[in-house]
Amino acid sequence: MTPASIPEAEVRSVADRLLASRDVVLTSHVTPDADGIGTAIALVRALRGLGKRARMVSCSTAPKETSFLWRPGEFEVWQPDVHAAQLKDADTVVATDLGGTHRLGKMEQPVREAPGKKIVIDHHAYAEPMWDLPLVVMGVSSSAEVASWVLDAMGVPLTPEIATPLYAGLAADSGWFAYDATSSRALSLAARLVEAGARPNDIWRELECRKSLLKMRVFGELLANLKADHDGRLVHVVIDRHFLKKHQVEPRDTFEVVNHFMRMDGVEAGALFLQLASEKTKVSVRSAGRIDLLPLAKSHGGGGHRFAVGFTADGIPFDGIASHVMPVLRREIELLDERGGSGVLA
Ligand SMILES: [Mn+2]
Repeated sequence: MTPASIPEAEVRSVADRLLASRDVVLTSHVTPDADGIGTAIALVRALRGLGKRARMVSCSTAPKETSFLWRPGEFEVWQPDVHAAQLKDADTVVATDLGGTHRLGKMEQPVREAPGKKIVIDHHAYAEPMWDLPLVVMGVSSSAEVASWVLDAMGVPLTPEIATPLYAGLAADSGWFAYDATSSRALSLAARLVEAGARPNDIWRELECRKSLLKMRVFGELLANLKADHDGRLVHVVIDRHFLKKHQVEPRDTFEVVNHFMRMDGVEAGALFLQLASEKTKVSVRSAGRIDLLPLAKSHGGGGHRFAVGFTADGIPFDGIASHVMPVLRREIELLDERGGSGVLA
């Protein structure tokens, strides 16, 4: 696909602000992923290389497979008694890959109240008035790609320590260079990062090949529980608290199944319903590229990308949430058929 154009003026403003800063706190979304962490850690290293104070403070713990992305002292989990003062002292706060201010979790209010300039570097769809310098470009592979423009504008050379977390974000968020936003520019960046010392096979093994036997078995059971209708064009899976308890797994251990919906021949959309509390459900939906999911996500206060969205349904009994969402997806498939199947990619 043709990549979204680089907003040079915004990139310059963010780069200049970072160059002028002395003390930067970086953060990302709840349960940060390789893109959120990789982007923030690359910036931490770049800023420290320029003699500035910088560290990532995450509002929640990170998945264990991302732990190779930082060294001690670069990444910390939010503790109010330690980090509230750091946020007050920072002249700049940077959120990476955020996808909406509410995704700051426990850090939302402290970040809102922080006196420093607030930057967001992202590729998700949202409009947030609280950010002084928003650098949000939809249709780009990853927040890591967006951050690479900032690093270039800052004149920061790509060292192995910077290239590795950036490559992790780029590769993971592009589905290992397969999703819709995998542009020639994303691939060129990957080549530069490898030349700078990122090791694709090592990074893939760290992120994708460290699953426990338990997790593989849970994953198998989730696939076995996949429900399909419309001749397999629509799939969904329901994970309740009983399932999590029975298998002794965390909600985050089950989430990956969404990435496999689109592997099925003929599938148009897939949804995951993951119970967090009696009336609180995490909903993740994926589209094969013909159904735009953002309207559905926005109607529930969520967001994401056109073909990959998420939201938390609060105040709806878990038993009822699928009956809120699935009819919308069924209707989208019927509309596709009425239009002759061309969908949004036409
Ligand atoms: Mn991302």
